[in-house]
Amino acid sequence: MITALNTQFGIKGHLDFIEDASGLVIAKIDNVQGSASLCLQGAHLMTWQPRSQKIPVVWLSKDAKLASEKSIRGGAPVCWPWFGAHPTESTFPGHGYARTVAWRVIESGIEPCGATRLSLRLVESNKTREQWPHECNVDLTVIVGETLRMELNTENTGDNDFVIGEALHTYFQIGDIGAVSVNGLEGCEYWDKVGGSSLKRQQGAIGFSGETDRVYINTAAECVIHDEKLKRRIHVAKSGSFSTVVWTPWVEKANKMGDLGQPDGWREMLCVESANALDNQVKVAAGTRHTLIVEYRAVSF
Ligand code: TA6
Repeated sequence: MITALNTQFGIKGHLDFIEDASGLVIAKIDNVQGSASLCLQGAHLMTWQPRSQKIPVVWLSKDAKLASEKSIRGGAPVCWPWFGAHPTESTFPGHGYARTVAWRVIESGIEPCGATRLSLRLVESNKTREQWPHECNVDLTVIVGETLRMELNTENTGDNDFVIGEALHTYFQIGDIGAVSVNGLEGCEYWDKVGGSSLKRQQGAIGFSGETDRVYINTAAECVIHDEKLKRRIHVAKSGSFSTVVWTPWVEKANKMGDLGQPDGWREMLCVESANALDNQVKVAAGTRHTLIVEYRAVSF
């Protein structure tokens, strides 16, 4: 499989495929502008570091485990076709099944700017159809360079409309959770999921002093993570997304989760997720397509 993948889609000086000790296949992207790694299972981008940054921009837990049909802690998990718990089936996986099933490479190439492009398609199976009986194509395209662009495309190839929830649930590497703020969501309404679920409105920039788990709704705004310790700003631009999720587990939840890198790996990550969740779920009419796009850029100051 690896030989066939490298023959068909490998690009010298840009892209090659390797098999991890877990047996999972990893795409290694390395070009003059930056490097990244992506696990074909879940089309799960795990790492990204532009050449201009001494420290990765996308965070991967030191305790991240690669295993068949298991989610990976960190990177940019693809949450699809629902976000959070399934609305009716408690036995269905949180954040959908897309991040733990097989995806196959459908295209690779070099962008005119020199960035590396890789596209994958979710592989449907009896198991996925049990949870999602709609005919559709789900593709993820990543473009890796000095910026990171990801396009999550849902094409409804069936005769019936359907509604999806989705997110690129990206973990960003920060210096310390106590030295960052997030701008761009001032004045937005959000569902505060800590201690229940209540609708609130954001006043000013977001700072962090405890577990924070918020779904900002009806916002297409670009967010900026201002990192006073690493002296950089991470720009999170998006289109086709009307929710933004901001999450840090803080110490208690991090210890319960146990895979964020002990003792305090959680202090060096922050999720700013571009989504369509809760009030912003998306109806994809029969015969149409919907695309969620993010573009990340890190700027030192
Ligand atoms: O996006 C925030 C969130 O929904 C949190 O509530 C927390 O559960 C996080 O996702 C991680 O979820 P996971 O299923 O990856 O452990």
